[in-house]
Amino acid sequence: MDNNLGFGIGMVLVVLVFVVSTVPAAATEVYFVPDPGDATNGETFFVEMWLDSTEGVTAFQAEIYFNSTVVNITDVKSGDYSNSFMWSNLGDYIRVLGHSEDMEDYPPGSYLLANFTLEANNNGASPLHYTDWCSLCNVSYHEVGATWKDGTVRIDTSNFPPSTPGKPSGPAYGINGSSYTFSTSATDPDGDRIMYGWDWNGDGTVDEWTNLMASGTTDIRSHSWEGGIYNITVKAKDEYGAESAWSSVHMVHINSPPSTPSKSSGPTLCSINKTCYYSTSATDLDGDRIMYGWDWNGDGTVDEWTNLKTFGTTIQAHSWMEAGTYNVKVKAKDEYGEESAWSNSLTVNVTAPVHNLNSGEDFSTIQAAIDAVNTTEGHTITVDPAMYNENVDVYKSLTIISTSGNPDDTIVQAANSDDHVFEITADNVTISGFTVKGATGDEKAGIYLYGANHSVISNNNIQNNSGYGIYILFGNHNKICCNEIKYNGNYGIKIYNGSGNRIWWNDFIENNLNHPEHTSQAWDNR
Ligand SMILES: [Ca+2]
Ligand SMILES: [Ca+2]
Ligand SMILES: [Ca+2]
Ligand SMILES: [Ca+2]
Repeated sequence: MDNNLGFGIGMVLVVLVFVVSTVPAAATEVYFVPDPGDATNGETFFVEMWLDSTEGVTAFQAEIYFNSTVVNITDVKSGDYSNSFMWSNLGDYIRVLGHSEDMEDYPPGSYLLANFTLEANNNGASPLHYTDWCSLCNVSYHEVGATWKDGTVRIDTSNFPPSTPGKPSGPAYGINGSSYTFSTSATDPDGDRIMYGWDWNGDGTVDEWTNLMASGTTDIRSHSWEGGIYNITVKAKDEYGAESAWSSVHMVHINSPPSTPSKSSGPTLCSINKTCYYSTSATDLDGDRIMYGWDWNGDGTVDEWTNLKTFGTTIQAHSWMEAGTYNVKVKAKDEYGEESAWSNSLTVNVTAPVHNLNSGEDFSTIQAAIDAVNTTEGHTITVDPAMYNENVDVYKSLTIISTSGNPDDTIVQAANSDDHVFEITADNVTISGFTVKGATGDEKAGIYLYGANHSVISNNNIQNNSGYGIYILFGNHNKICCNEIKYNGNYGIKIYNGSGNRIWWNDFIENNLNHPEHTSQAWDNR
């Protein structure tokens, strides 16, 4: 670069200033971009010097003063006036000049004059101040009237980070997959805009940065999780990258409801007032304890909650008070109150096979029918075909008959084998149409009449009792007709201290002893 060329043009322009000093200022302007220019200490940055001209310009030269304790200009690149471009740094200012190719005017327009490289030395502000060493000129070396605008550069290292955001505010409990809202806020001591960085899982890594917002803005943000316990924390960062510390931790427990219990398993046929057992099973993803809620009548309302228990299979007893068809469903609820869906339904038919024809009441057992308050002397009880495990005490004068009249399908078996199957202690009782078996205790009978008179035992199959098929003790004028009495371990029929009993048309098959000979009774055996 030829320094002499620049000073030569400068001297020509100085001479011309006096010649054309009366030319009025035009709307031609020289200015700096950016203005102000901002940087942090130690940073290198760039400032451009621009010309907006309203008339032709051939050349320029300028002195740009700066505060050298704040900033230094270390390099200058030419812009559009690149011919014979040169510059020099003179400590507190630079001189820079250039001219167009072929020394011709560039037409009115916008031109980049030069591009400065600056280094930031210290905090503070420095003007970029033009002094009138020389100026713009056109091809005629006329001074071009122009406005020079000073610029400013600011160097600032004193950026403070935002305050630590407040502990996130929001719910402490939620359920799997639902969205929950949390809020926090922080301020920047410099008034800078800030963004919030949310760590939703407490691993110390921001999972979600917000956009920049004004200092002090409360951020309201939603998140959802899968089941578990999560620590939420948040930090703030200003627009220059300075970060706060992490906030205090807010803990949220995200719970999963138990799984839908399995369709309950158990008998699909149950008698009224009888205890039937049903099982189901559910799990809880979180390992929580759960309770089971049983809906025994399918109306969608839990009738019975179990206690809290470790998840897995549970067995529940139930008895129904009325005959009918019931849809049994079950749901599970964990210890935090989250409920599963309903299981599929199990359909249970609840029957009442024993009927009092007089009172109209239905029962699950013969004994229940006898015991009923409304069952009184002279009533007739019918028993539907089934197997009944009972030891029946007949202490009212009742007619008890199988509905079918067929002993093969209506069977009464001793529940307690060391007791009589039927024990009759009332007069005028009828037992008819049953298979009666299973009294295997010593001296026990299929049908035992004790002090019972005028009763009728007919059309029964009385078998496999270890003691007696029929045993009458202190009983008179009873009628024992048309029974099949077999495989009993002692007597088929034994009568002791009774008289006037009529016994006819019974079949005795392979009893140890069929019957003693009593002259006080009327026998007509087959
Ligand atoms: Ca700041
Ligand atoms: Ca995280
Ligand atoms: Ca749970
Ligand atoms: Ca219910």
